[in-house]
Amino acid sequence: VRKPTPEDKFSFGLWTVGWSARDQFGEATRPDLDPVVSVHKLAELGASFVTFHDDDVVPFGSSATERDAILARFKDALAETGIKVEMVTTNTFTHPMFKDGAFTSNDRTVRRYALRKILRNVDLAAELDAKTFVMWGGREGAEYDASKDLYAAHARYAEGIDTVAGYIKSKGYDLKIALEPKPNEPRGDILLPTIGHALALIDRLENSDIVGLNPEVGHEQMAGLNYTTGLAQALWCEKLFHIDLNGQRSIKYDQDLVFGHGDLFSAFATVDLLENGFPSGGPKYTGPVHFDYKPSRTEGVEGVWESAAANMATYILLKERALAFRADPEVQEVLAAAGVFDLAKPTLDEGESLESFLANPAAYEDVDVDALGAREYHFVRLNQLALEHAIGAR
Ligand code: GLT
Ligand code: MN
Ligand code: MN
Ligand code: MN
Repeated sequence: VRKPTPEDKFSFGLWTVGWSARDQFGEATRPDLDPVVSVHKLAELGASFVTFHDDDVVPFGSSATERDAILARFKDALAETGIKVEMVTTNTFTHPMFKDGAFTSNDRTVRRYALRKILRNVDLAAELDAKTFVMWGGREGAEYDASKDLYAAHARYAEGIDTVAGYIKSKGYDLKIALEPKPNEPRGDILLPTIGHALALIDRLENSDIVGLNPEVGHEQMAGLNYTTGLAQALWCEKLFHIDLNGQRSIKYDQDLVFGHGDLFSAFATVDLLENGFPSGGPKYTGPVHFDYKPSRTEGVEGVWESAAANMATYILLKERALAFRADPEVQEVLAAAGVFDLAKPTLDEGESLESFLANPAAYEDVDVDALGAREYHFVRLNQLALEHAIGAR
């Protein structure tokens, strides 16, 4: 596998490699990593960016002077390595005060505290020249339906997001918000469980122009959904601001495996969309390729860096395979035979009135419906070609 280059725009959350593997059932299996060490190590491996929660770099409860010293040391590591910060996010889920959520906690004092914590972090994001501000509302939800006024919860969620977006605008920051959906875990049910739910909420915001999405592979797949289809709708809405790539094997707890280590063929389709775009054109994702995975608990520190490298290697390989897939003349032929390119043609002619359409026998009365029913699409042949390219057999 070739080495990652800056053109690959690979990016890692510091909380990914930095996870010490403490879980619900067991203690940490690895030591805590110094973020400065992670920055150096990720740079060596070929990443170009890091992302982080406020508390990943500056431990919660640090004094103002401690914070300044920690951030100064962190900025030195960035300068030494050339690593940039492309995204910043806020931890509104670890501290016990957030046990019933942040923007949607039943406790107003918690909501106001969360807003302050987030606004402070927006300033840091702008200072570090990050372009995206992710909001993963992991604790925004409930276990029990009666425990929350779900109408008010959506109103408070929207209020919180709009307030942050309004603040970004008032400061003139070159920063956009990306909401990250997830169906459940840690809450029994999380608000904005899928890409579609989040898009619908964004649509009703006052500052919706700077609010989009950060969809994660595993989070959609936990809901049994197709990640690539979700990315496509976000792109169609021009709301795909950021991505979290990882791996998930079916509907179960959030696995955060290495990208491609879950549903590999789905990962191929995702890379095909990200790198090649839609078959007949349309908006394309051009942002950083961000990995949000967890090195499995069985891994030691060596395994952490092996798994970080694995994410990038898998992406590079799938990218090569996806480019070969689209460049294959046989694939192009079958795409055409399958009617894939025909879908880009509007159903009504340009300028065609509904009146003339309704009076046109070629659109209805004269149609050979049996012939349409018997039409071949060759989708299976197309899928087999995709598979053969994906596994490098072509
Ligand atoms: C947390 C979550 C991730 C989110 C991070 C951003 S935090 O690790 O599991 O999916 O992307 O807040
Ligand atoms: Mn996840
Ligand atoms: Mn996660
Ligand atoms: Mn994520």
